[in-house]
Amino acid sequence: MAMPGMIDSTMHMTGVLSLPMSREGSGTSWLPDASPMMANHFAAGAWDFMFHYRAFVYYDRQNDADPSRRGDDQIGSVNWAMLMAGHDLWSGRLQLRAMMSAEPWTVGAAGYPLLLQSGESYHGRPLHDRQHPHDLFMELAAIYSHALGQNLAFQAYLAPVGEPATGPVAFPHRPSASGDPFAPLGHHWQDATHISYGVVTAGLFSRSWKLETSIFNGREPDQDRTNFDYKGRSLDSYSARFTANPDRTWSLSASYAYFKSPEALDPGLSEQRISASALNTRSIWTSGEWASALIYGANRFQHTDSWSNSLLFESNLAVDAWNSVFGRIEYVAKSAADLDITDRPPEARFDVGSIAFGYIREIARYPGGSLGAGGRYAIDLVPRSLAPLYGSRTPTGFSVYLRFRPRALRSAGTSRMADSPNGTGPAR
Ligand SMILES: [Cu+2]
Repeated sequence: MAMPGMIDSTMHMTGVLSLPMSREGSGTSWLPDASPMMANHFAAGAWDFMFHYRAFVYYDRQNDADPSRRGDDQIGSVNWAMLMAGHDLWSGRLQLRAMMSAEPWTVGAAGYPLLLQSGESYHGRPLHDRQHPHDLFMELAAIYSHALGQNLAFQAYLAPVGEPATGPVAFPHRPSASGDPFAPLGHHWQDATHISYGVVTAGLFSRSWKLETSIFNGREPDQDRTNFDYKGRSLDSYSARFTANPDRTWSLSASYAYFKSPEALDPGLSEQRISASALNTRSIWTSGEWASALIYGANRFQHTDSWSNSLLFESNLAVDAWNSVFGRIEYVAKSAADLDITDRPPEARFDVGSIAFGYIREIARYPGGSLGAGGRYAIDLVPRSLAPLYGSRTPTGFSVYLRFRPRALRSAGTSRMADSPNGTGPAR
């Protein structure tokens, strides 16, 4: 049996209970074991380091950049970088993480144009048809895992900023979303809690399941994206999540969360969220890799008695080492308040959807990483009542971009780790 933090005979890095490191998602969430580890790995003394990052530099144009139809365009960059340091401690495993984003500057506080997107605020108004930037500090966390027996272990997660145990793996870390620079329209129904200012999680896990609960600060980040949002807040919200990884290719989860006063613009309101997800990653053809996610998430605010639902399916198919295609189909019930529609009651609901697809071609290698060039096209669907606002029932958006990311760490059957753009097969 491999020791924590060592590289086992199949050249997969393993942790407590010999779980492969490829299983580690955002926060304490799990990915399928078959997921590629897009990272640079190095060691210094008894410390083991993993460096993950992704950066897209885009031109984004929504609804022909026509502001009278809620469109706009922008040149910018969405990006994040994360350093993880692992060390054995008290016969368990300690991991320290720091994850940061330059989006406060490269996107700006008003966010990037994305039709029908909603969530968080800017200058006292709800952000709509734009996706807010991520905060400078996305995660600062310490995770400690310790085996309790042959097939049982506990985990504690302490994060001044981090992700409570709710929802699926956040989209920036999902292999199924690795080609898409933009956030899902259901972000605030599913996985937006990945940046919470104060999180404590405790969990039990075996090799095939994990049960965890969190207390955390439920307030969404404010528009000042470079500070720590603790003012007047405590660990006043809670969540629980169950995850099962029945084999190498699947990860299934279900969760519940209660948020006390999540929205700065409506501090009197509490919110509940339920979600369920199925993630799958598998090899395909000689050197291809196919990752998919099916995600359900629903919110219920205190003053309403019905759930507002969202459903997402996304898939990324790395055809070979150089070519990937991806797509995302979404449905979300958004309120007049979400979309800042002022001539309707704030709780009025609108069924909106989106079909997005794209292609990325790897065009160059650099040490440890790969540069790709791609494009994304989306057709959004709005009800007849919103057509005057958007100029059509099927407004569209497109973007072209460059993507920088590490190549994958993978088994090569030799004494060293090899890498390839998709993590399938040896380096070429
Ligand atoms: Cu986010």
